[in-house]
Amino acid sequence: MLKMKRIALGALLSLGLTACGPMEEAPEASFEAQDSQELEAGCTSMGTGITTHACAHAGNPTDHVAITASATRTTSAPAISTKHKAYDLTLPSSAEGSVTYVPATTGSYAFYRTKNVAFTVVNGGTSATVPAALSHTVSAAGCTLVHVSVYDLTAGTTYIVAAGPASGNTVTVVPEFLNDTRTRYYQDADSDGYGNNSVSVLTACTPPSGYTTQRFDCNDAAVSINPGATEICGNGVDDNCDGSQC
Ligand SMILES: [Ca+2]
Ligand SMILES: [Ca+2]
Ligand SMILES: [Ca+2]
Repeated sequence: MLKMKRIALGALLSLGLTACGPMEEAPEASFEAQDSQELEAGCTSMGTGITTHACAHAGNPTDHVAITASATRTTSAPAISTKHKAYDLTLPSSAEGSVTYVPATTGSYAFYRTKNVAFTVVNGGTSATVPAALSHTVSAAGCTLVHVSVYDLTAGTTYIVAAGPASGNTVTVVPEFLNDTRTRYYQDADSDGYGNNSVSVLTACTPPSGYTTQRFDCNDAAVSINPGATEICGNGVDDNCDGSQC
């Protein structure tokens, strides 16, 4: 009986919501609920947060580690498994060289490079090539990195990372774990530059269009109302979103 009442109440609530028309706020287009082991759906390029982060390591001399890559693809090749480093690989003359990468955490890893050379990631245990989930150029200001590829990797597995040949027989690689450098973006439906606190995405990728890092828009359907607006006394509106009127 109680169950029937609940069902009836649910039906009434549904009718009520339908009668009220569409909800004011769209459901959160969050990437967080998705499987963190794979590159999130809809990701077409790395966001400026992680690109800038990788560029900072590439441009910081103390972050650079010199590594002589192996001439053959082997799981005993030198390792570049530490994040937040710029690995300056010396490759065999006019040939490919290999290093290994053993991720500490399962998830998506971006490998930034200073040259757009041939780049292959192989599972050292199965010898299967790991497909790049994403690959594109990098064009951050003042950054020596020019290309990035993203791979979904499993913790504890040894991956052989093969690169080259490269001009001068050198290439620098900066590995980054995507989850370490995610940015939260807020939906800005009225395009006033301030987003809705309750509709956001947390991602290392380029955010969906219409999202911004600024938040605290108390009315995301009115372009004249936002934290940067001037309060107009007597209009009955909290124009600057500070919670009060004058
Ligand atoms: Ca807004
Ligand atoms: Ca607004
Ligand atoms: Ca106000």
